[in-house]
Amino acid sequence: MLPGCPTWPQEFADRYRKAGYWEGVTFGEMLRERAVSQGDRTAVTDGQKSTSYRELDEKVDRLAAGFYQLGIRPTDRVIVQLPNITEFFDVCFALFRLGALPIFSLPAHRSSEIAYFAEFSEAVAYIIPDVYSGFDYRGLAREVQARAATLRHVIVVGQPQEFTPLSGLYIEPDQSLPQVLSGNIAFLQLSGGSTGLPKLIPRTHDDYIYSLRGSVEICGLDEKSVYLAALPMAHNYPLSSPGVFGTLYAGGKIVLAPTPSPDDAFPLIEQEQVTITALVPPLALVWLDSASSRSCDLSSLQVLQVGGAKFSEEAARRIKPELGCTLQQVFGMAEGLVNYTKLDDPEDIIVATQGRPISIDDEIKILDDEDKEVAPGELGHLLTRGPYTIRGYYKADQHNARAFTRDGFYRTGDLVRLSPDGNVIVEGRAKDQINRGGEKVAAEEIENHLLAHPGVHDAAIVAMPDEYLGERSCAFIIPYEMVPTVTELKNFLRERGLAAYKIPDRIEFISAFPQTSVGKVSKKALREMIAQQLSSAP
Ligand code: J2J
Repeated sequence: MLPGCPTWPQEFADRYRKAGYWEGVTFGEMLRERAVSQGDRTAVTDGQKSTSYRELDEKVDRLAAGFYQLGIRPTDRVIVQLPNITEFFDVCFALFRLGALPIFSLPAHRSSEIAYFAEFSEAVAYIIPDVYSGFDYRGLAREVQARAATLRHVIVVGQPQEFTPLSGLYIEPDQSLPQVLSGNIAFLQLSGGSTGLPKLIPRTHDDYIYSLRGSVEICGLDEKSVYLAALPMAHNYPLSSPGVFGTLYAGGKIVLAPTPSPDDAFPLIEQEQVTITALVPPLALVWLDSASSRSCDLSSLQVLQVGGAKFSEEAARRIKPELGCTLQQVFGMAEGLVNYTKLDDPEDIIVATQGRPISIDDEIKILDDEDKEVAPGELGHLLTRGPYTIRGYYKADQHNARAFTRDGFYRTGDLVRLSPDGNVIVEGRAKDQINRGGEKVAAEEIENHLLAHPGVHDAAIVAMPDEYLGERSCAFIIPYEMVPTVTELKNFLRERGLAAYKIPDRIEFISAFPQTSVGKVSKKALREMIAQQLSSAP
């Protein structure tokens, strides 16, 4: 087991195994079983090239052998930063089969994030595309390698330049690999974060595969299902709710879209007869607005999932009449707990709630600021514990003491209430995070970067309302005498290697921050200030 990963107490582990949640199957075994049952049926296609279950399983065996020969060993951390391409599956399952641990970073991450993951996790390898979406990841890899001493290999899908080509690592397996246990960590997922540095989330084969099985059941996936991966699939939602891994679990077909834009996604839906896909709210709005003007036939689409951020009821009501499919709201988190509206729920529940947890053993508490349970139906902080919710972040003892209760409940940071029928309604957030249309920005992380600028005396970042994204970020800055310009600050953050979605959308200069009664910066007052300013702007 990887040191630094808090796990479930024995009594809970026994209970989850006994209840049949944790089946004792690893990802490597899961794929092998599907290769037997699904054989030549397509596992993954990008609309041009298809890979069958059997081929995928064979490629994974060969790549696992290649990774092993390279020196990658069980529990070694490997940063995987791949877009929606077939090799993503080769790489993930080869690492799973080897017992090495992918760290799922997003294509949007840059040197600040990647170098941190590499240093913090002591990763031994970093796997990238050559160029994607106009960005050369090999340049990024050079920057990362200069900072992370443990990083021995950069492996490239495509033109490797001075690095190792992935294509050269598919070799004939000549020895058996070490045994992988289902109770072990399978990978590290990223947290949306609310503190200075992003947290890593250790997920086991047992717990994650259980969440897949539960999701597959709730979403009605089977071997006839066709899932379009429109969002970047390293994100927990398109990865597992039920996402691409759930589709493999069900023996269905994954269709890879290079981007979630209607230009890319709609023709693939028609061509591949896609039955289900997942979007964040702003993209659902784009799809709604462009569906009527396109000639593509979207009638195969049975379910459109929307989640990652709050979907307005008004937009939710448009899905069925305008796209002709059932809406499913998904409220989940990479730490574990996932809630779904059910496909046969009454329309009013589907459009106005974020659904119910996967498992009857997902324990939910809704607490007030003093950690006392609120009255039924009242607003409070959501806490949860269960068979696929982590008991702590990787190597983060201090933070874990705050983010988890002593008895193991995770403090989600979400403000919710329960509807009379037991569905969760997300009303807001207590954590210091901006949810930019599903992309999470931890305020403190960006504030710390801003504070490194010589012209910045203090910085506070808050969410501001946005019609399209729901929220955008606004940085309030108390400058020193030499006031920096907005452009200068944004360039400064870019140069520090921050992902583009984390650069504040707006920067306001201010002489002092409003304070709370205990003398802390009142982010509430700052949020109100900017909201007021925006609403009164011409
Ligand atoms: C409001 N807020 C939501 C929703 C997530 C499935 C779906 C989403 C994620 C995800 C995921 C929301 N309405 N429908 O991992 O498996 C906000 C909450 C939550 C945070 C988690 C999955 N759905 N959120 O978004 O780890 O604030 O996971 O705590 O990125 O997103 O973010 P993340």
